[in-house]
Amino acid sequence: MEIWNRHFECMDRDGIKHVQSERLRETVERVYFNVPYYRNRMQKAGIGPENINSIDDLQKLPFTTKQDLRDNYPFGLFAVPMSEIVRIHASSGTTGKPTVVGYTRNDIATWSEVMARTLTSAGASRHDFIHIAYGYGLFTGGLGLHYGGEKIGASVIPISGGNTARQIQLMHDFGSTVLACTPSYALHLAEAIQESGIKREELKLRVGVFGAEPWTENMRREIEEKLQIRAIDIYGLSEVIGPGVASECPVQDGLHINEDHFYAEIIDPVSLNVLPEGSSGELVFTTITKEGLPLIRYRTRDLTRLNYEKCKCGRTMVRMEKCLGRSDDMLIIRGVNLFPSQVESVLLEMSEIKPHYLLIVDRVNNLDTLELKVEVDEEFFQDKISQLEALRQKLQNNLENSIGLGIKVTLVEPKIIQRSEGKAQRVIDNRKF
Ligand code: DLL
Repeated sequence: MEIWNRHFECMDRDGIKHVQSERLRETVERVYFNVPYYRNRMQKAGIGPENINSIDDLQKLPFTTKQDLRDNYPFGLFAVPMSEIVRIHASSGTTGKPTVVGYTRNDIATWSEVMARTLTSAGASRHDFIHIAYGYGLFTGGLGLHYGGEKIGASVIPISGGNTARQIQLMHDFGSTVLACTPSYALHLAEAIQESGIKREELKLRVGVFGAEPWTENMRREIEEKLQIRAIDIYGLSEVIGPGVASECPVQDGLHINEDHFYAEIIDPVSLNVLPEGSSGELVFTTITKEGLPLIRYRTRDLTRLNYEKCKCGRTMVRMEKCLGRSDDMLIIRGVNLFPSQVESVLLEMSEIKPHYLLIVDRVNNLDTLELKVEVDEEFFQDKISQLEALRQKLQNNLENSIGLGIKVTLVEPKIIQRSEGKAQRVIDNRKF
């Protein structure tokens, strides 16, 4: 079993704690002196860098949230001058504005390193052909896998998403051995391969690195059977670095977190208290080497549990359980993060429409579908069908422009959507994970 960076990935717990403490001290100093937001928060809490001496002091520091990134949109939390930033990525925020992240040249090197670990632990090497069907662009999936693939010396195929027939053709012609995409797209590909007339024996696929959305053990089994590959879970989020935060090894018993770069805590999402080792709760990360956008105690909203036992693969890095739930209402549709509030803010801009709506998520042929049912204003509802159709089209376009996702819009009569006395139910998710 190859290990990319034995020094860190197999370091004993005392050693790793020492490295983390030192790196945390440096990070806190960096954010205190370079990011006014952090300095203010720390001053309000009555603490300075001198109070943070080891990783055990982390709990003295306040949390950071997606809202904090949004309040400082686009670059307010960056800790270096823009002349040091060599890359910018973004993901969905809770309303119109995306969450923006920036990398220095060293951050790109760190990202390549953790992605090299991810691919190596999945069993990939310089002898592999890596077919990257994650989206390239502002999304971190495509380029994250790309840099890791190049770092291990593999032959990288940056095909990006879409055009399934062509994906299959090139996978066949180039002899791709590693598939990188979302798990739902992997299943879609598996079925498309069956229909394409290309026989599985003609493909060289061996392993898949799947993530960017939740997927169950059942889905894993289905992918492994249909594609006849080993399906490895990889986890990450743009704010922390992108993919490369944690990934499974061949033992497939939890995802090793790259703890020498990202320090993990588990908190109770309501009381915000740190929970004892082994408890389930919300995952919180502190980046301890990042330069462009260091984050202190960033609340991921992902729910999981940590296991500090040494793994059979030889790695000592803490393992997180497969992530299946969130402590907020974020949906992941075809790999795109979506908050219902983003839809709501588009609706609120259109006077012909009432913000009474329902989002219906489903999975057809392994691809996510999203329908929006929304009430039309009483006055407008009397209008001609052609006018209603024009309104429907306008709303569909506005949503696509603002969210970047095709949503099927259905207009309904006023007062059709059930009112709730408590928290409104905005989403029906029919996907079987
Ligand atoms: O999805 C980064 C990524 C790209 C990870 C490619 C893996 C592969 P964001 O778009 O910022 O970044 O979305 C981050 O996606 O907080 C989780 O809720 C969810 N997520 C990511 N990986 C997994 C996974 C990328 N393996 C959000 N299992 C995270 C479950 C995942 N959820």
